[in-house]
Amino acid sequence: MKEKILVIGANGQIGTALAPLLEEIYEEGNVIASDINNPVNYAGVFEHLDATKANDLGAVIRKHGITQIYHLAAILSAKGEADPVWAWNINMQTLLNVLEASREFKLDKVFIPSSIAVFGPSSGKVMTQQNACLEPSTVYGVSKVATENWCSYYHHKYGIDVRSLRYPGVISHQSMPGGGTTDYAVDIFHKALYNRKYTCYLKPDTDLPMIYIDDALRATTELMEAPAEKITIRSSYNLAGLSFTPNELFQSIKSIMPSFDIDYQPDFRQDIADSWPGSIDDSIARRDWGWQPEFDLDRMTQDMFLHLLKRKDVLHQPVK
Ligand code: AKB
Repeated sequence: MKEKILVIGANGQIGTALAPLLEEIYEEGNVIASDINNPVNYAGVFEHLDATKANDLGAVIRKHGITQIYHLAAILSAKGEADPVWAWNINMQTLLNVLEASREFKLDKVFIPSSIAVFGPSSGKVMTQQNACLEPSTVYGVSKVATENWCSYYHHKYGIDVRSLRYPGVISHQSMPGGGTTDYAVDIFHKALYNRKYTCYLKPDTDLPMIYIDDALRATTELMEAPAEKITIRSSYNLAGLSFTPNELFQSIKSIMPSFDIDYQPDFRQDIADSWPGSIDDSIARRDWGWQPEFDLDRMTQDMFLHLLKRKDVLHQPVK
């Protein structure tokens, strides 16, 4: 049977890059991108979908004969803190609708991401382990700990083939991230190109786990393509790409753009970043399905500039 893939939250940072890649893998017409907002630039099949509405989700699944879902919609760490109950409700309602739909429509596979935000001050800072204590300090982290437990529950109780990664901060050129604590590491590239100056909301020595978009996408497709018997973690896999501080990223950008300048004005996001690990132990992902990141800091910086410089819309619009 042909796979029919539904991407929920396709306009977000990961969805914008993942939907076209899935089209390459599964062929155009077999990937249905969906989001609560209409896309600015998407040539493939698109459905307007509010995933908090179970009936609307069911209708899209029925209409297209969906066999797999990538559920990427979520309110992230920084934005969630402005209205925790709202963030919890959106993250939980969409999750439960997707899991229930997976059961009702007997979907083949479901991808539901988690995040390094599941970790908190008690998890350990360096090479944080898969089974570290999960006591997050943000509502986003709390919702992702619950997400992981729900995924595991649906797998063990109903046999749903649900797979998940704890994404680090994702650095991408395809779109701007929205509402995360790690967003600075994308914003800095746009400001470098447009303003030659960046004011960072984290302190210069704040080490955080990050991953370049190419590695993040490859991790996602490799996990989803792995044989089910290889998947030993049904909550969510630790995933590492690289770790760096704002100062290290600044130095890497400055090596390409010597006139670039930075200053630091830490805000509430500093507390969130301080509660997260600086690096992640992803040895179980490496063992189970052969995970291996490829991008280091300088290669990532070069690739970001290469892509952003091709995009006139980025260069000719002021970045707010
Ligand atoms: C955030 O900063 O909230 C996200 C994440 C680490 O999941 N990028």
